[in-house]
Amino acid sequence: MSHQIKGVGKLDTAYDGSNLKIGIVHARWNSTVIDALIKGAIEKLKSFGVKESNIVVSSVPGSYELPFGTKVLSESKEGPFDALISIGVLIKGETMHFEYISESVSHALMKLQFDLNKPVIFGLLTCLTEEQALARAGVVEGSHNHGEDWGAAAVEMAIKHNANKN
Ligand code: RBF
Repeated sequence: MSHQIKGVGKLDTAYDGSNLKIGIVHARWNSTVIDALIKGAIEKLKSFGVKESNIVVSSVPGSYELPFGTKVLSESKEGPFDALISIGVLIKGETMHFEYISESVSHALMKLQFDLNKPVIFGLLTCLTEEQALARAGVVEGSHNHGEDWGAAAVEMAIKHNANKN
């Protein structure tokens, strides 16, 4: 018996991403996981027809820098973007850093999309162990790469938002 409960589910429309420009901002901490997530996101974007030349990737030191780094890319000459994806991997350590960073970054990314008035996709893994992170980036054999979901979410939200503007 195989039930799928988690995940974005089936799309109700075959979205055409060929005219979209997408910005990806990623942290550099935990780079093995980050690299796999970025790859998954880009592959999914391309599967919707997003052109490689319309995908701009930029990095920030750590996840704490994601909200501001995403705002900076969004407002840069590289844009305008139809959607942005912020990718980071937080792994719990012995101190309270994890709690403070995950909480503040989540809130700031949620707020950012309303400030920018464009979709900001939440690509932040908040894991208790390195194994959990690897198993959410398709690195562990047979595991799902959540970066793919973020690519699909960016296309869907960009198209829904653009439809409202016209
Ligand atoms: N950044 C991450 O993206 N993932 C982490 O797991 C992570 N852990 C951190 C743990 C500690 C103790 C510190 C001081 C920073 C950590 N950072 C992490 C970096 C953080 O997001 C940010 O780049 C720095 O605090 C500089 O603002």
